[in-house]
Amino acid sequence: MTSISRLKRANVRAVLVPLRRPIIAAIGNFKQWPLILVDLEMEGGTVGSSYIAPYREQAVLAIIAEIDDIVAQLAGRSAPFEAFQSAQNALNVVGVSGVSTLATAAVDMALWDALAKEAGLPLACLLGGSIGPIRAYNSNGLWRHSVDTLGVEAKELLAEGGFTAAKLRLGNEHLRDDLAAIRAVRDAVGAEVDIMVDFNQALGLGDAIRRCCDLDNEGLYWLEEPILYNNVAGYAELAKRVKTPLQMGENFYGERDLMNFLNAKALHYVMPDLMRIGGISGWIRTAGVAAAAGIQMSNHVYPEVSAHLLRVTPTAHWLEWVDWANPILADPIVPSKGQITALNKPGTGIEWNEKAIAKYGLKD
Ligand code: SMN
Ligand code: MG
Repeated sequence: MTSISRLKRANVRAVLVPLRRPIIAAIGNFKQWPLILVDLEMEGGTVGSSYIAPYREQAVLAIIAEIDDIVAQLAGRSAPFEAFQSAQNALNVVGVSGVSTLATAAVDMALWDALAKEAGLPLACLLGGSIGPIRAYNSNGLWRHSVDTLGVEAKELLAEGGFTAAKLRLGNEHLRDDLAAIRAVRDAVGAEVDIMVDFNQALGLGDAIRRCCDLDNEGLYWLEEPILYNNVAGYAELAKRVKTPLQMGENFYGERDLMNFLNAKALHYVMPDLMRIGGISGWIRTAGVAAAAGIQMSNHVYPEVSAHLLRVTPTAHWLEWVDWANPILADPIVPSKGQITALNKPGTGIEWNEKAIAKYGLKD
């Protein structure tokens, strides 16, 4: 019997990369994007790699410390599913919905990358699927900047990879500003293009009921996170009142968050974020819950790994395309015909551009 090699040590680095289109959203404005890069060296010499993007540069050191803690506990282990379970068991005493899960996810994704590399298979194939295209929407822009620039940008975003869908950020103070943004994009792209909208939790429940009902006839594909992400009862109330499907999940920490929303009939679509859902192990569990409920599942950012996972997600829906990690990737994915295809090489396809890492590296 062969065995997979065991975790020896980690090399964890951080970079701050420029964003081509700075993020302007209700959750914050970001000109640069911090990334934590994890390389796990296995005893056999394989290196498993992953990155997470924790939004806040100031949080990087705390997360790296937690990654180091997890790696120290897991040294000598190899199986990602077991490693995930034991990290979660150890860390629930310091909180699950937070830094401990982000750090666990980073280690989990690198361990799966190592396993797939040792098997000589792309992650999608290791998991029993195949490499192939996933329908994608371009999420690289349409932030809350001047409405005069939205139409031109929408056209640029579609042209960047033959996309037929894009996401617009809303949650302005007044309905009239959200409507002006939607109409600027719709006028520019025409009736056939799918427009998803994201409120980034900007609204209170009463205002959300009013706003979402007012936008119900705009032909929007989904309404994402109108209110605070953990207000299950609030989402249930909204879900009863709106026709346009509610999208949720980038702030779910594990499959039980989805279960709680399903039990409350509080969402229509789900879009886990690999960093918060618990990496690949967390995604697999969540995909099972979504499949049982028949809830269509997209990803939140991390397109490189999500493009593998959506191929083995029974209710796979849209891939959210962002190119924010491209500056430090050796072989970035190139969108084509509005679709994203995971890289067809062993592992997840995450490989570094070392020259760029030296340029953007964060020194501690
Ligand atoms: C988003 C993602 C990353 C940063 C800001 C906003 C947004 C999305 O919620 O869903 O793409
Ligand atoms: Mg969102």
